[in-house]
Amino acid sequence: MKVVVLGGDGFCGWPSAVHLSRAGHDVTIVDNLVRRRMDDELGVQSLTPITTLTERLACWREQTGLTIGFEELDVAHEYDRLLAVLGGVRPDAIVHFAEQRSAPYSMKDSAHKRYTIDNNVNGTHNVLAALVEAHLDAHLVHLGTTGVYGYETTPVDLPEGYLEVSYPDRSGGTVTREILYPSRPGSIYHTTKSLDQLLFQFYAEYDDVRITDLHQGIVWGTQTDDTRLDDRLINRFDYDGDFGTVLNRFLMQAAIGYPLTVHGTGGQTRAFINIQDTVRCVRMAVESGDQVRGRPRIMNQLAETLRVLDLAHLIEQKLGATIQYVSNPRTEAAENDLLMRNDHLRALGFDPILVEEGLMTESVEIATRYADRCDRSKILAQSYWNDKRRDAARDV
Ligand code: NAD
Ligand code: USQ
Repeated sequence: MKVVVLGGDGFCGWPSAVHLSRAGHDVTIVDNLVRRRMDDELGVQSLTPITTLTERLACWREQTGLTIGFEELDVAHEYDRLLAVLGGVRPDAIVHFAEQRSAPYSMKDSAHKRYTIDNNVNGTHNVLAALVEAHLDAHLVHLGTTGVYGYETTPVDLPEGYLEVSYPDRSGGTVTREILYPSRPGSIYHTTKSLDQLLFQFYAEYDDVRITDLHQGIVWGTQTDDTRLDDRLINRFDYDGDFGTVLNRFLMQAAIGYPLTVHGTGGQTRAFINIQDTVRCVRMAVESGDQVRGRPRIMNQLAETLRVLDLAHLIEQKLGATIQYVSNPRTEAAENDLLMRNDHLRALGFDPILVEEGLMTESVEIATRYADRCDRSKILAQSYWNDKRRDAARDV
């Protein structure tokens, strides 16, 4: 298949692009490299020394004989160029990773809120509009988030995107229908993913665009079989307070002897998936595109749900780390339970890696190897959801 990977230079996008290439697909990456400029803005670099995308692609060709195309363009603001690329390549599938993906970054201040809304919502809409204008029947696979459901404790295992509701009709009977599961986003970033869902619903209904929305949990781990082939293919590892996600942060902190930064009580339960499973699930979604017609197919992309404090205790036990409770910079429930179905991907053959099994070695090795690249002053999260949170942090 011809596959365009939007955001193919990022943490999930790069290993997915090479995985699809190795699986025999003809891959073109589209990326404006904004994530690398954000590193400069934040004054922090990936813990792993990532090479330029040009070097990555040359190395991939050298190692495998496979060519991946690259178009440097801004999906959110260069519509005509996007249209020309899609019209030229005429892909069978498009994988859309090209969004600002950090909740803390999206909550820093109004400039970052506005950037995130503009980049993510506009980008997704441009892709959909371009698909229609170019008369393409390409299957759009979007990386969404399990965060669209919100994090309140529910008495049910969260379904995959849709909820069956019944309510009384005018004549005293009952109407039953499936609706998008009500969104309850907890950051501006998560709000953009909720808005994306409405755009998908609209374009699937009015223009028959074939869409799979992968509601993905927090990704942990770094390398895949493909990115391990050569140091120049190494994947990025974010550890800073804005882009570092909790499990990779804890593993890196344990490796360099920094106390694990548990926010609040650590009672938050979240969904998790290893990066090696991310790339497999993305491929399974792409390759099963012929099953998608009508309303968007929503698949929960997670291996398991885990409580932040339990993760911290596990790492404390296995790696001898210490725990430091820090005032939570976010506004989120102090505790929540979370269970979620993932039947769709399991039916496609997903056999998830669990944290307990695959946990320690890879990320700890990476973190130990590149420990001298870590800037400890960038570890603590410093993006506050509001002024009250900022004041509370000052008082600690
Ligand atoms: P990332 O920031 O590492 O990568 C995103 C890539 O998209 C970057 O290379 C960036 O330069 C590019 N990009 C952003 N805006 C663009 C634009 N307007 N035009 C062109 N390119 C643009 O993020 P990631 O961790 O790889 O996440 C990828 C996707 O997966 C995101 O949509 C994110 O919401 C989703 N996701 C990530 C995680 C996670 O834990 N990392 C979990 C669930 C969902
Ligand atoms: N947390 C800590 N200590 C830390 C960092 C985080 O206790 O040092 C806590 C946070 O307060 C939060 C939880 O861990 O309760 C998860 O935070 P995170 O930064 O790991 O994940 P999140 O902000 O939810 O975002 C990440 C990705 C995002 C993706 C999302 C999936 O950055 O792109 O959509 O995970 S989900 O969590 O399902 O919404």
